[in-house]
Amino acid sequence: ENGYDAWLHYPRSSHAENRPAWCNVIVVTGGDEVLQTAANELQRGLTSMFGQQPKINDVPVDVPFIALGTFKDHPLVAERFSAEEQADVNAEGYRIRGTEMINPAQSASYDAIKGPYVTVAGQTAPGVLYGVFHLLRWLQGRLDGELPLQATSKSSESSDGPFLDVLSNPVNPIRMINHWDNMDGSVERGYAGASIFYENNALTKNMDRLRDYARLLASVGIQSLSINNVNVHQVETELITDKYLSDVARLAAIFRAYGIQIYLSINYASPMQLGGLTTADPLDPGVAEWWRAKAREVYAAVPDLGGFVVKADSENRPGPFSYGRHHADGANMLADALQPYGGRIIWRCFVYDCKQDWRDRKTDRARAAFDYFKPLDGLFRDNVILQIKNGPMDFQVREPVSPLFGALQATQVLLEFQITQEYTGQQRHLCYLVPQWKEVLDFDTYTQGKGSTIKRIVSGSLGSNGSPASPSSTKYTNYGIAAVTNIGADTNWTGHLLAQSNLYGYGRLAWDPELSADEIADEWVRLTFGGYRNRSHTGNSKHLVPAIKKMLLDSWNIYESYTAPLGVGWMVSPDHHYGPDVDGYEYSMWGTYHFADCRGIGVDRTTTTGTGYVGQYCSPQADIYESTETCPDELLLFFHHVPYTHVLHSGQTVIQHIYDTHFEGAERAANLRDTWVSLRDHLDEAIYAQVLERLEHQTEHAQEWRDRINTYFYRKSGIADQKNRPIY
Ligand code: BDP
Repeated sequence: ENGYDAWLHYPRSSHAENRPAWCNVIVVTGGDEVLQTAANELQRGLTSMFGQQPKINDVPVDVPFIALGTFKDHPLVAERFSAEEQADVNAEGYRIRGTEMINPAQSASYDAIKGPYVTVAGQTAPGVLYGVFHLLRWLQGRLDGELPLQATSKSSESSDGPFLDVLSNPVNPIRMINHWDNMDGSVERGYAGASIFYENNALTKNMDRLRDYARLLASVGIQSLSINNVNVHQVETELITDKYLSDVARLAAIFRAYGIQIYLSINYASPMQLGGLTTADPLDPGVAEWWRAKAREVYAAVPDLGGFVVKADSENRPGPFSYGRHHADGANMLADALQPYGGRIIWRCFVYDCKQDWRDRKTDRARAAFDYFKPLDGLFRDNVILQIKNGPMDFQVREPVSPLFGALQATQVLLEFQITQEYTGQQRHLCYLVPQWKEVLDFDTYTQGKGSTIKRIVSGSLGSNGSPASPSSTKYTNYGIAAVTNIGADTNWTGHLLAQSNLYGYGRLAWDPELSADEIADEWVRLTFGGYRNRSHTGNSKHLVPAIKKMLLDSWNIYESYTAPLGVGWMVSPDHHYGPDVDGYEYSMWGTYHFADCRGIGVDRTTTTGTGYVGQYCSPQADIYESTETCPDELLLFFHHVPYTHVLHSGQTVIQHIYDTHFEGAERAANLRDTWVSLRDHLDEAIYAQVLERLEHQTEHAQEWRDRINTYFYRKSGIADQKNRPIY
């Protein structure tokens, strides 16, 4: 047992005799590849759970059965739902319905059907595939024998009840994963081993692993995938040449079978590096022509390529700035080249001056994306999407939400999260990120009045006049969420087994931002630790689920408490970003300062005395952040420079808060380990051991964080800990 199957391990039911009769036959019609995938996945899951392989057929050879299909191609499916019920399903949504008796009068073409059946239906094949994964989750949730497996009773109306009647539509049209994989096999900010895509500047030979990855992604509704690092080096620049295009086509084929479209990160300077041109000026007709020809070539090889992801003029990457052009010029030129093929340009807004002078307190990296992109609002083509990181800096444990969301009102946006834990413990520390993402999605920008939440903005449901956009309007399909993945070639995918919950949680949240962090944790723990991973064999043991859930739900707060305090961020070792180094970035040029001295700490970003960043938010958020009276404690040092004796809303001084949270945080990290140890008897031994190793390390490393941070601030401030704990 090693964790490779992740949440798709489908443990054999200890109540296999309860196997519902409708699990005998899967009826699917048509040759669609994704529908076949759906049927195969269902067959695989049912076989694993019940020990008997259902038949797959295009007619109901036996009753009862499960029917899979789209409304338009499968009469047996269509007749289960009224026209209105069908119309409620969006392009990738699904309906699942269990039933009692079929009325033969209503199914003239299938009058052989006498028994109950279950239907999984969608407008499209991917919708059906997502429905199948839902059905499998539902069944697994019932394998402990506590809940009935029959889908035929009408006793409950809830979608979660024993009578299956589910409607589910993805809220975000684009649900994307970004890989930062390099073709030499390394992964930028990867903490789970080498790339699963590439080795030695060639495509991997392990296509099975890629297929297994596609399964994991599709099972949580991911349908877009960029397959190479946004920092595009010379080798990856050649991905769009005949040297590698056939490889890209092979990758596309694997993911296509799971309804996933792939994207390539491109080098903005390709016309020079590949085409021998002397310029990459977006307004140069030769450059535009070069890209048009390139698009033709690329789309001939991969007709359904999603498009290009572009990191331009950022951290020393080339871009339109070199030619005195703005980013709409660059993005639109590329968008025009891809437009004939339905391709999209995903243009990243992570653009800032990475060579700032730290003495110049007027320059504020946090301001950069808004200052730069807000004036370009409305200038982008319909197939351009701006990808914006959740915060204005860079995936710190705590940041405010980027003020660019909502400020752009005539431009399509994607929200970018980081699943890989670059600044949150690099998958050696436990940090379940779903609660952090929830806070971002629920944040109200007030840009179009109350209720202008991030989740409405990024799903495209907040139209430019404040009213919901029409789902049929194509203008609003280019919205959604992207995230940097946390997987690699480690057997368990994520290094830290419990970090699988972040990949799972990201997909579930991108599908439905209304799910709570608790619900998602609950699902993940049950799916991951059910059955044979649970040595007590009582199914989802009463101890295991709440205990592991609590570990997950507390972990972000714990990590925050022993690392950089009160939203100030950074304090990590430069370059690799692991472990404490309070001044690591303080005197360099990256714009990531805390300004700690003997009097105080924090960055004054107010409009009155500071960098003016606060002014990028709408009222009332701007007013809340502007004053220390109202600024939330957890973001105080992001927005204000205060003395160590400043009293927080909690009643504690800043310095005492630092000491308290760091002592408590390190202790709580040790408690995570102790909880795990207490679960030993319930867990598979190998799974137990691999997680324990990480938690032991976290316990020690949290103490190092505690001591380094506390000592630094004790020496800077000269103020002793009120509780006289050891500070060196
Ligand atoms: C930062 C990473 C860097 C990435 C950059 C980006 O440290 O490796 O290239 O983001 O998002 O978080 O482009």
